[in-house]
Amino acid sequence: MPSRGRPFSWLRNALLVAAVWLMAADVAHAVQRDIWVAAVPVVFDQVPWGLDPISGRVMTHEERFMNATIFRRTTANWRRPLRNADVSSQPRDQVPGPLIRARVGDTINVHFKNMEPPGGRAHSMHFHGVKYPPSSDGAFVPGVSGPDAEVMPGQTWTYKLRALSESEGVWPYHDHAPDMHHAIEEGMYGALSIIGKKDRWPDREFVVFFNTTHDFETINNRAFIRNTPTFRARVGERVQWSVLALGSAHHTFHVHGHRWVKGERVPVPEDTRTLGPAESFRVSWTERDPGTWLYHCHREDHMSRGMVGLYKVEPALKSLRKLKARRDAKLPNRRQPPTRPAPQPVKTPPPPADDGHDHEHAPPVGP
Ligand SMILES: [Cu+2]
Repeated sequence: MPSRGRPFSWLRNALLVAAVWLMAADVAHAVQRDIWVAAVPVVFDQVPWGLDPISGRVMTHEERFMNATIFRRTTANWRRPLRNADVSSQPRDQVPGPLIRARVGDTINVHFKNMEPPGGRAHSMHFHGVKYPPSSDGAFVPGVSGPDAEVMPGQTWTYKLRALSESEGVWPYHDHAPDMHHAIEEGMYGALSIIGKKDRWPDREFVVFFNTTHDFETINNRAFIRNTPTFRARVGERVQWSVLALGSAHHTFHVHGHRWVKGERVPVPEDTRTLGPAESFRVSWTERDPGTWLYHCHREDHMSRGMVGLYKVEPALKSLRKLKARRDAKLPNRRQPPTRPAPQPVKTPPPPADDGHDHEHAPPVGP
């Protein structure tokens, strides 16, 4: 019946074109992200300051140093090591592994290489929160799993992940090869941070992993204030705490002087939240409380064994715009003749006082 079908087929074709166009527009929004990660043996210092500043206890060499294998972000084809995250997310490097950021709809290819020496252990990467085929699971099951779960020294594997709408949030990844329990204790873990298609990244993202090692209760595998990450922000910035736990204990995340809101329909303010092994959450607020604050696990036996850190909030740069305007006014105008007097050097404000450790004022990692 071609005569009856013709007008409808025209409409159908138009709708088909519109649907394809809309799908293409949606696909164009999604991005493929290639992340290069190496498993690298290191001697890891859990207490780089050497002591617990609160009790004054000095740590022994045996307590501080641990032979560990860690996840290290690298350039393409594992040529050159990179920082695992920018310093605002991770003031101390090495642990956790690379902060993997993506948007809902993105494809993430994690290219992994085990750089242990010949005869060393197998490693793998297993990701929570994202969609992947069984060959990207990375979990060792004898007789079932493939090379993704046992990447031998010198070998490589690419894990193919997709961020779905239900992937939005913060998720852990970790080694899941036969020796996973030792590897996680050593620090073979990291975070995926996934935001919605139209969301904006926070100004600061603080990644906090609660984990237990042989001698300490740790944050990002380091113990005691000034050894654990000192996070920094400025009044007016949108900060996000990405909190995760591994190991076998429950922990209670707490930040001094701050509250956040839980629940959307009925907002409930809270300043502590408990999480168990492999659980994770993110909380955020717009910073408005300058000062030096504690963040820690509120289990007191964990606090006393190292699970505590500092959070420093600088005042807002109220005069930033004025200062910039003044500086711009003093800059030489390129169109002016060279006979004009040379411009005076512009005074910039001194950098905020530092505790002698890593500087944490770089901009956050881009999406
Ligand atoms: Cu704890």
